[in-house]
Amino acid sequence: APETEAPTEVPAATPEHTRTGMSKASLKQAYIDNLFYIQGRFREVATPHDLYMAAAFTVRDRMLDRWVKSAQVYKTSHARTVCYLSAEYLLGPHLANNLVNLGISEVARRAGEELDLDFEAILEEEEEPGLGNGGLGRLAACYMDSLATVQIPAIGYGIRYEFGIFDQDIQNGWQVERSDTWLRNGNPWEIPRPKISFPVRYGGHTEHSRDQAGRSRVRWVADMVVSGVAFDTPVLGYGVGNVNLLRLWKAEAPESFDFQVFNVGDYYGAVHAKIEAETISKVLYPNDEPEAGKELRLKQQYFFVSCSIQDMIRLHLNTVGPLETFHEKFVAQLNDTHPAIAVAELMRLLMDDHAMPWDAAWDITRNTFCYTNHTLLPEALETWSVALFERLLPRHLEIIYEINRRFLDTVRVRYLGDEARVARMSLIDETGGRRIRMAHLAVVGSRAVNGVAALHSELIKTTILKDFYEMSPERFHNVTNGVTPRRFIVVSNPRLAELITEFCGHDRWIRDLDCLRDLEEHAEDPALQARWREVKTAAKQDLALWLSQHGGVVLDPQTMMFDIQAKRMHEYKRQHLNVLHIIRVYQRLKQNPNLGMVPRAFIFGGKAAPGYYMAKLMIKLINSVAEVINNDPQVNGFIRVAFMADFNVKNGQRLYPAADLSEQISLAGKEASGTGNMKFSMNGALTVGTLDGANIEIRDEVGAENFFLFGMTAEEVRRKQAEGYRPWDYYHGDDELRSDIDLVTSGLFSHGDTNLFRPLADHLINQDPFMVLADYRAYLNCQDRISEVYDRPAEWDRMSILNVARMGKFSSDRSIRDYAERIWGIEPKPIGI
Ligand code: 7GP
Repeated sequence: APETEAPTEVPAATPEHTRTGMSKASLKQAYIDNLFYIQGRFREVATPHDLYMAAAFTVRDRMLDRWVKSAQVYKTSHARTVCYLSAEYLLGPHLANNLVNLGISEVARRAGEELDLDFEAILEEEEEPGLGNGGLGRLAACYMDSLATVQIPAIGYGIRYEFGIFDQDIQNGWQVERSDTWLRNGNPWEIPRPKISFPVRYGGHTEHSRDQAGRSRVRWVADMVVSGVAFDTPVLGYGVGNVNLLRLWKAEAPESFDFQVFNVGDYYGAVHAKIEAETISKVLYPNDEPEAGKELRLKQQYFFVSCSIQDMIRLHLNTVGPLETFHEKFVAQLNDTHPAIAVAELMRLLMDDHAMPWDAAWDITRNTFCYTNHTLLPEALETWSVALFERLLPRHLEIIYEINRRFLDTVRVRYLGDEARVARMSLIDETGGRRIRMAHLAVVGSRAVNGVAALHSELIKTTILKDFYEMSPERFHNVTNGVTPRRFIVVSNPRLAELITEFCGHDRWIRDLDCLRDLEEHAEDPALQARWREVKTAAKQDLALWLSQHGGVVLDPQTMMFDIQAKRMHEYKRQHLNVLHIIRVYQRLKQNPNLGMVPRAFIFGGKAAPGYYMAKLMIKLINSVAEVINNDPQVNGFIRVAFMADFNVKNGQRLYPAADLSEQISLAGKEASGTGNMKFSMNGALTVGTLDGANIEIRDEVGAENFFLFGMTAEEVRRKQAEGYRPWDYYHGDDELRSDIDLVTSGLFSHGDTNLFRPLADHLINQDPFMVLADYRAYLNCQDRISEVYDRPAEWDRMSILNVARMGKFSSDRSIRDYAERIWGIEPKPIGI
């Protein structure tokens, strides 16, 4: 089919060419053609989905010449290339974003109008690829956008999950998971490359021998093989000709799969083997921490890593040549430890398939990889049992043992007699069952290690990787996360984008976010403030309308402050601290119905891992509190509570523009960076937050006076924990706190059932690992200050404008430039339009 292969010739980009022309006339003609020739429909019988597909193909066509040109330039110039290895890409809808990056949003909208199309309905029709859980996966997607925009040659490698993150329904207040079906109606953005496919092997045993020159050789005799097939999605930069590649692998039964040869007479066995192969890329694990020991998860990791490294070697041999220069052509960034097995896989391929000696192979490997850590939570640090590894990846286990043997010898020489340190640093955890520490493998196999915000990068050095830092401090870096202003301002908040452009006098800020500083001088200008408020209110109206149509909560965008917490449900993120504040306000209102208070809408969104009981109970609590408050006429003119079901990229784009207040209230030291904090602030929300992750840097940038800070510092948390934290004392020492927690278990929110929320309350009173009770009072005080300031609109607007004006640092373009300069050593390779 003509649509499945990129053209090898670049069609001339004349305005009249139906597949490349950007004029309104060309777009209209192309749209009609695509509707007819691709979807096989006339307007009269086209479904909404047909209308969307025609739009998607019209846009994709306009990306292909840039894509081919980028590939040609990258190839002929032997451009150094970054390969981003990530098990997750939380992409969000493509169509609107690609229109913006192509610079044709406006003309396309007008073309649509003339064709009598409902442009918004077409955008709504797209099912987003939710191939990630949360922060880590969305960061990978922002980085793909920025890599192309800052013109760095890059390939994103990952897994083409058939089922991405589940869709969330709320039934009777509980989360119910529905399977995601993003591929059901076809995916117009990907191009299958059946010829780009690699075998990936599992199991079996190894055979050691010597070749004629006396060198030792190893043969891995596997007992299962699957095929990884490439599916390519073009990623276009904003306003540039650069298009990078997102290459996701789908698992299939190998081509050599043959009933006769491999399974004589065993028809069922043969089909079963095929299903087993295809299972590998079937579904994304819906946890943002690893689920201990799941064999399929390790298979997935090795699957995409092996395909990707084989592909990199193929590309290198096709272009540059000898593998000795592999690390000069490629740098591979490990997005957390999920792809850390790549260290052993590159070693294996260089030694076993390309006959390279250990030292040469190690040198190349060590100079190819860099590793980003995304969490300090001990339970999220990946380990795999040695027994599982031995069964699934016997050759890799041998290589890991040898890496470890050599590495630990250098530790011993450096720290004479310190066997305790040797045990701590070993790639193998020998305490309890023997397990492989993937973070240690990633560190030992990498040239550079980084955290994702300043505090986090410091904590890495003093906690989980302390010994490694002491041994080679020069390899540790910080790269503070960022988010793309294209998706999170221009696409999601067009009114704000327009206003910014008007007051800055240019739209350069979209590619150079530091230009937002030009707004500062207008922060107190009543003209801007009035417009600013209009834009915010309009976004709140949009959200209120949407929420009333989906779930039925009615919020008043005119009078109410929109106070939003949207992120994965996790105890460390402390959604329950937010709930305790709501309950306090509720009780105050009940005691004094005439309390003159700033009306608030408390809005939540977020999924819980299906097996995370406490997180699911928090969702139920939020919805139960919402039910009582929203139906209590004594208070519901002042406060309302809404839980937005199915928080994903698309729904996030509805929330960020509408927030007055952004809740970033994790226990200090637990949130590595956060990126939602940046998205809210970029859209003019003020932040209530702890000194955690990137909150610290956001506060530094926007100014302490424009940020609502509360709570313990990471250092105070550490000290309190060392002293022995006793939540019980807080519970008994604060009457309001006790009464708020007691109300949770009183039955008020559970139709008389005093047991439903008992696990949550008991856990807080007795353990409280994330110190909700210790920060409760400071949080309430801070919230009271916030209400006071919100009552002074000019002051609030000024703070809001300054927040936006000073967010330049948090563009993912800046993050990518940091990586390129400080870690990767890659120069931009500009492709003109
Ligand atoms: C997240 C962190 O929790 C968040 O603070 C950070 O902003 C984000 O990564 C991007 O760096 N971590 C994950 O999403 C995750 O899955 C487990 O971490 C390894």
